[in-house]
Amino acid sequence: GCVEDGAADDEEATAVEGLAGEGSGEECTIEEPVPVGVVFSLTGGAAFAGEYQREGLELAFEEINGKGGVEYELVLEDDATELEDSIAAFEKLIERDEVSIIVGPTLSDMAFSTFEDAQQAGVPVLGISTTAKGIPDIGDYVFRNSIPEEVALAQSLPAARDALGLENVAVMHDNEDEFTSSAYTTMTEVLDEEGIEIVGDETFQTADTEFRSQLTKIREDDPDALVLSALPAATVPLVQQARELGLDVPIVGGNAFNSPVMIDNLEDAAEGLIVGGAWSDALDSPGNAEFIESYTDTYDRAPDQFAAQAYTAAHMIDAAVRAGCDGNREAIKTNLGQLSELDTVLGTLSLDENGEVHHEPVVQIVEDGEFTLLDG
Ligand code: 1QQ
Repeated sequence: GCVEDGAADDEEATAVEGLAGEGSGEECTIEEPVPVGVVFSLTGGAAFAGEYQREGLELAFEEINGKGGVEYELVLEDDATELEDSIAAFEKLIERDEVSIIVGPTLSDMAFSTFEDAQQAGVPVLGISTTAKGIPDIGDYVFRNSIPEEVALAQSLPAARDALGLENVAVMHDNEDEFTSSAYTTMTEVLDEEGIEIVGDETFQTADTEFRSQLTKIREDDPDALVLSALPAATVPLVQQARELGLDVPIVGGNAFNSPVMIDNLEDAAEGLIVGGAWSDALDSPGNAEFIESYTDTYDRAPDQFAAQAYTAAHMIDAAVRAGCDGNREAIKTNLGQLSELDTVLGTLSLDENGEVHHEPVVQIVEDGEFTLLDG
């Protein structure tokens, strides 16, 4: 048949009869298990997020499989925080496992390539932590439930200004990674819009461990705060070195700061960090208390934002599959694109016609080693 919307594969050739069910909604019954591919960074630099993502996703699918009618079978791949591994994992899931949808990868840096491949193959993808600008624009098979940095920073920077009385800041960013570069651009745009002056601007690279020369320059610029776009591996030594050099200003960060692993590593140096994000344990969202309780019981540690977004992904996929009572790629793509006002632990969430997510962001500050809501 004739394929619209730019997918290369022929829909009829890939539709599996046993994945088209009967009934609808909670009464939907599908004969074969729906294969869900998963690519997370379970090892390497982004494992701080990948492990929580795996736990959140597995917990949700276990609960959903218990409801009956539709069963999901996860095929989990570790991309080891390497682009080539991520591309290979997507290829395996698309060609060999013939999954109906892929969740992940963890980093935007990989999503810009892997989502392109999934789009070409006509396989829907749901990003859950890929926050860089432009990801949903990759194509009509590309969705995310991770609010973009544009939304998080538009909330966190004004909130930080109001709470801390900021007039000027210095900016530092990793200019090698796609996510940190994208977030840096957004940071400068929001600072400009908000009339917050940038008095210093320094760069570094993903694997760097030595930041003293940039931090010394920034100390001389005497900013009210540091706005930092970095992954956790660099953030930990960078913040430690800033404090050693006597650069004691508040730090506002990007999405990677939403990690309890990073706070544990920074210990006292994490105090006062401010970050915008998608979820908080203090949120009064539908099912949040139950989610936190069952996650903590299962894994012996509290969930984080990355776990909550993974947990939400499973519920979005289940809602889309049941909406059409069809676990095939095309049906999931169509029905995911129509998700509107779904009650989730992240709050009430919708996807727009571009596959972009919409829900209320939160702004948090680290106090006494814990994330605490900051009222803007
Ligand atoms: C991205 C991110 C990372 C911080 C997720 C772990 O937001 O790569 O887009």
